[in-house]
Amino acid sequence: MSANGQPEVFGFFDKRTSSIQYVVVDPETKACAIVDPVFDFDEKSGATATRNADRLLDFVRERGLSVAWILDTHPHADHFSAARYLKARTGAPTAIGERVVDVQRLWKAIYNLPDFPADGSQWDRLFADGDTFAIGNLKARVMFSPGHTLASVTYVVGDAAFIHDTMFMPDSGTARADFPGGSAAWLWNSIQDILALPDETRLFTGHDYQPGGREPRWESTVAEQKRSNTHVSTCRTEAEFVALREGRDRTLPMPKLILHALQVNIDGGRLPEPEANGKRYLKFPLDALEGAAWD
Ligand SMILES: N[C@@H](CCC(=O)N[C@@H](CS)C(=O)NCC(=O)O)C(=O)O
Ligand SMILES: [Fe+2]
Repeated sequence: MSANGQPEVFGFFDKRTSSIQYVVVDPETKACAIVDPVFDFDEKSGATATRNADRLLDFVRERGLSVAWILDTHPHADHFSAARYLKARTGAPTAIGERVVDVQRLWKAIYNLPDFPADGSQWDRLFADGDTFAIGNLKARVMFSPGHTLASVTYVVGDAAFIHDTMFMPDSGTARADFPGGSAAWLWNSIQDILALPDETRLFTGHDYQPGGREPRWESTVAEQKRSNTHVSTCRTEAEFVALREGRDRTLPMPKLILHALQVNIDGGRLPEPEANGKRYLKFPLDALEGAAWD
């Protein structure tokens, strides 16, 4: 779908992490932004791969697009970001919300990384709330939408909004808000900001967990979410939503890659430097995320 001055949006579903990665295209200039690219990792073997990111690069090449931005909506807790890899391959600048520094500070303490620079210098640009930027002739705007994480942002590009882990598809409700620095109350307020966009705004979500085993889906509208989001349309007040969200969060085990992913993602998607033997190693705190449900 594309109309004058509006982006063409292509979603790429990663079945292993139920993530949706986006290529957001200005049809006039063929400039594009890549949103939330996945760098593949298999925790059982420790293997990494670039299948998802290379699929995005193939798409960009086949369509003759030029990558203007590599964007993350938040530091992901369930997969590695491919931002660093894609920057190396395309030269495009990377960006994320400026409150990522608070997330860095939080996880720097959890991982005990005294020398880690928690200053956001790992990205080319840190967006403040309300910042605008261009994708070719398209104007993009940054809306802070904390709750799932402290640093979460929504990118509004023309009539499209990349709402990541705030609301999922209407039949699967909302994202969890129980990671370090998360807040169900903030999530509720961020969702209200998204629902204040025009009813016909196309909303693109960050994950689809395929309730009932249906086919993956990732596009809805503000009107659809208002009408039928299972967590939002059923709650009249912030307090009702917080009770629902926190109740559900108490039942959810941590994402299986949270401790793998955050140490890479607070570093802008950079893998740890190889040690003297040429191999890279991850670091895991024990008993750092107390109170989480077990499988
Ligand atoms: N089972 C998945 C869960 C991932 C997860 O917790 N995803 C977050 C978004 S990063 C979420 O909001 N999940 C909502 C839910 O599982 O209901 C995993 O282990 O990776
Ligand atoms: Fe997330």
